[in-house]
Amino acid sequence: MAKSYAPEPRFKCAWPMRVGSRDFRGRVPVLERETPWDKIMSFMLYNAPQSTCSQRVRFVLNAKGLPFAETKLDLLEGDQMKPEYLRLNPNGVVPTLDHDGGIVIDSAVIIEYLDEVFRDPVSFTPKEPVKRAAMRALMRFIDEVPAAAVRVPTYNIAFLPRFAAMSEEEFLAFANSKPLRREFMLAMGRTGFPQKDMDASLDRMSRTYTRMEEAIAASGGPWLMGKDISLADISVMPAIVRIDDLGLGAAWDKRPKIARWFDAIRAHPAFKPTYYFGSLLTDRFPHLKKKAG
Ligand SMILES: N[C@@H](CCC(=O)N[C@@H](CS)C(=O)NCC(=O)O)C(=O)O
Repeated sequence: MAKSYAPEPRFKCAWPMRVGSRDFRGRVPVLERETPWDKIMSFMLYNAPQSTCSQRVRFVLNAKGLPFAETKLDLLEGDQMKPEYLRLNPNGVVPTLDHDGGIVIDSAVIIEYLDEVFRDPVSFTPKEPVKRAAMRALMRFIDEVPAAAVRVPTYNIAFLPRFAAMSEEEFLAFANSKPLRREFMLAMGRTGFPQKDMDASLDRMSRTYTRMEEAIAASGGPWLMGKDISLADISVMPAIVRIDDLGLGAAWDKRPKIARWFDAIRAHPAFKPTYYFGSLLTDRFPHLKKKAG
């Protein structure tokens, strides 16, 4: 008998909840797996379409063919600061994964968790301990360098008009309400980061491309860790996609290894369902399309 694996949201939200399509068979590739479906139970992903951290998690869930429901938070409206959500994620950021009542926060932790619990049909972690360590070291670099750096052009180019429209008092209240990003928001202010911060951030991205090229050369590619895509590739993917989306993809015009890596990740079957409409900033902010074009 056909069984529905669509999880029911058990968390009552005070804000309007927009749960994604329930027709998971249309969205998730059907994959052969050893884990019985009844062990998978249910996933609720609290996330935002355009959030780079959320995109990592959606990619892993899609690539493993794990059906999940989404609660989409409007980050510019401050859904992530609602007390109901802070009870799940005290950092006041997305994503948060609820796996049948078990709450897991932080995208890097969530993707490691998923890869540990659901090893089949595909694993994103190398078998050899030394390679696993190398992958984790790359993931730490990615969280510290590109994942942080890409926020500066993102906020300056895409989100600033939203903050510029606030009064100083409104902006300060908004910034001060953020458990994790208070200082970042205050440094940006309503006028945006100065050019020297933009330059520093793009320079950190440039060091990221170099680090990726070195990893691809050392492993033999086409992925960072060699012939198999790993959590390190998935971790850096959203920052690279974001740079391209902001119209700054010319950065790897003379870096063929990065260009090939980018084509490969975009061709992965999990890419399209991860980047559904609304995931790119150019889907949401038409003024960026003009800039990019
Ligand atoms: N280290 C965290 C960072 C999460 C994070 O910064 N999330 C962003 C979206 S990518 C967010 O929720 N921003 C909302 C805000 O800063 O208020 C993770 O990887 O999960």
